[in-house]
Amino acid sequence: MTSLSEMLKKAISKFISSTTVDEGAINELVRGIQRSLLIGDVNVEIVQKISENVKKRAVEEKLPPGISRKDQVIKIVYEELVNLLGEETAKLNIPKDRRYIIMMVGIQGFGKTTSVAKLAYYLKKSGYNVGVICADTYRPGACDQLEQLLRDTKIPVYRSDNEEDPVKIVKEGIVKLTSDGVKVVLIDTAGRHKSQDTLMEEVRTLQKEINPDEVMLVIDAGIGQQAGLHAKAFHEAAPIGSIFLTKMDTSAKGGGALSAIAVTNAKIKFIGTGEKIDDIELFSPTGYVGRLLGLGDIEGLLEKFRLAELEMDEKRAEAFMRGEFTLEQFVKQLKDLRKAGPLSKLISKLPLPGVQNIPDETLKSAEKQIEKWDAIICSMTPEERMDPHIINSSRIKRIARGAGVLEKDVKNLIKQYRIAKKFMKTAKRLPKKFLKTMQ
Ligand SMILES: Nc1nc2c(ncn2[C@@H]2O[C@H](COP(=O)(O)OP(=O)(O)OP(=O)(O)O)[C@@H](O)[C@H]2O)c(=O)[nH]1
Ligand SMILES: [Mg+2]
Repeated sequence: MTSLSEMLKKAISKFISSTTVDEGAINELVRGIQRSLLIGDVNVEIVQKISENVKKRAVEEKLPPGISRKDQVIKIVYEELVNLLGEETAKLNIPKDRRYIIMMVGIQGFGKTTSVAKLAYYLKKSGYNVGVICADTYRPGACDQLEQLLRDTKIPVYRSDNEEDPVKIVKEGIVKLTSDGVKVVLIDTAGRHKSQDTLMEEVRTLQKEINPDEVMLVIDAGIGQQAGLHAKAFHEAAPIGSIFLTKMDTSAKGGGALSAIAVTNAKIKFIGTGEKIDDIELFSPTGYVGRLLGLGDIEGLLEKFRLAELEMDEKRAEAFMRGEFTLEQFVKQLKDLRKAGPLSKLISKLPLPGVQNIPDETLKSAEKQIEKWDAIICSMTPEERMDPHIINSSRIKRIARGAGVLEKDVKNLIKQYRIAKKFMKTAKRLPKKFLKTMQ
């Protein structure tokens, strides 16, 4: 692993072994993370943002039952780093039942030929019928290199040593490979041009003439945050469908390259993690960050959180059903419910007497009210939120003005809150099973 990883691991293990988790310990952890990310060539602004988020969340987020503060901080760091790379694991998205052409492009020495071989082998192992075309007419021995890499795989390599025009080679290659039953065709192109301009020109011509299903840009992770600009420049020559980021095993700047590409919205599909043919991975931000932090059991930690949070929700829902809730909790619960779907649909499912008789109109207007109520709650003092009894007419006036609503809206919220509380208290205790369905 890279030194970014080593530094991050050091910062994390220091934090884990600290005796208390106070502001000092959190600040030190954040400083360690900052240093590591900067050495990993992550953009300074991004580093600043992550540091702020970690500090803020570590102070603000409630500790779920049974979870230690340390675990919580680690989880926050993990989530912020994953967030930096976009959460989704890359998808292969290559059909098995029709011909699919992938053209690999990129600058000299970035790892195209190696990555073509890796990808071909990866796809073959995943059940695809793969063939490869060597369209590099610049680099002496380019086709031998490809054949050598694929020697033990039985993957066919098409080459045409007397032809100079890559477009012709590719066209002939596609015909030949397809007639042999190949479905996925990978094209290795040349990177050894006089300048980036002539390289782009060739990419543009190939794109136009061949019209591949996917153009995959190969980038060396060693260029760090430059990778973002690079991806953009190539995208202008030919729409880039995906990115293969190589040399993640040897480059200290892999983190910077990944994060810079992530902000361009380009999709990193694969990473190269060594020189051998099976040193290839479908890119997963969660997997990458987990390894970066050296957290062996990040999944276990996340699961612990999910369970604790579920328990917290369940407790809250039970209290709610017993009529034990403050005005603020009342509005929050309604908002949470609404996130799960239209209020009317949810309420109609309640196994409560009389629920079916609540007029639709009431429910619809309740939905509209929730946003208003949220604003009203915001303009209340903490005491008022805890105990609405103290809200007299002058307070109502102030709250209404602060929330930009009418006084009758404030009165209405308090009234609805009282009705809901009474309703819940008198309703029969709900079976646990139902409470689960509410989450
Ligand atoms: N450690 C490591 N080395 C890699 C990786 N990918 C490629 N390489 C090495 O990088 C060097 C250049 O790789 P090539 O595949 O020849 O690069 P290319 O882009 O085809 O180069 P041109 O054909 O000259 O444009 C080789 O020594 C590869 O072994 C990787 O993921 N990790
Ligand atoms: Mg090559």
